[in-house]
Amino acid sequence: MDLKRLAAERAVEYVKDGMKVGLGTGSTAYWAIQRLGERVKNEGLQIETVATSQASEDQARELGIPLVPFSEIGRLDITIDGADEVDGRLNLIKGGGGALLREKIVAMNSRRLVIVVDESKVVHTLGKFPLPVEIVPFACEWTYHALDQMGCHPAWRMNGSEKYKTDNGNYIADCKLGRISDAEALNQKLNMIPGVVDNGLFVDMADTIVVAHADGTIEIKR
Ligand code: DER
Repeated sequence: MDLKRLAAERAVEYVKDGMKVGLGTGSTAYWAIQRLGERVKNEGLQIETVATSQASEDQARELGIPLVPFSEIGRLDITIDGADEVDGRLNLIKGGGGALLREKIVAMNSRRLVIVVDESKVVHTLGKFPLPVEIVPFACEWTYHALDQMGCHPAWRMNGSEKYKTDNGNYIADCKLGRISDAEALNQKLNMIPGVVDNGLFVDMADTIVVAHADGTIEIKR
């Protein structure tokens, strides 16, 4: 079985009737949304949801999962999302799917953040995966240069011959940092740069990590 699917479906067991649910983005969160759609359809699961990307919103709508405007839903009970890296302190690198800004906003407004990964995402130290940094288009070259001056080794994420654009109309610079020794300090430092909207470091935010191992076992880290 697909390990991402295994982890995602295990996480959906945490969702109960009446919950307000944040829907993550990416190929792992995809399976969580699929499973929620099955439960809504086959069990009459009563939930209200918001999505962290247009792609997840479209998928939820297609499945008949109730979507509620952010202005109406209030604080979420649980968000289920993927990650690109998870370290031993449950800190994350996210943003591989380009949704880091909406994901971080939704995660911060959730009582419980459940991260679903296969074992390949679990690392000792964050940083092997290039850290996504979301940048506004205005004077983006200057912001890019500031990252370069900081030693972040940025590279524009491309979509063909154009810069990739997020759902928010911003660009992403993927920073090849190699090893991040102090995620919180770097998170703060990056977000202080004018023009940086946010970055893919999710520090001290995840409550539960569901890891699917190649032998078919599921590990729950809290
Ligand atoms: O963009 C994101 O943050 C996604 O959650 C990503 O980090 C995980 O993507 P995957 O589930 O497709 O590996």
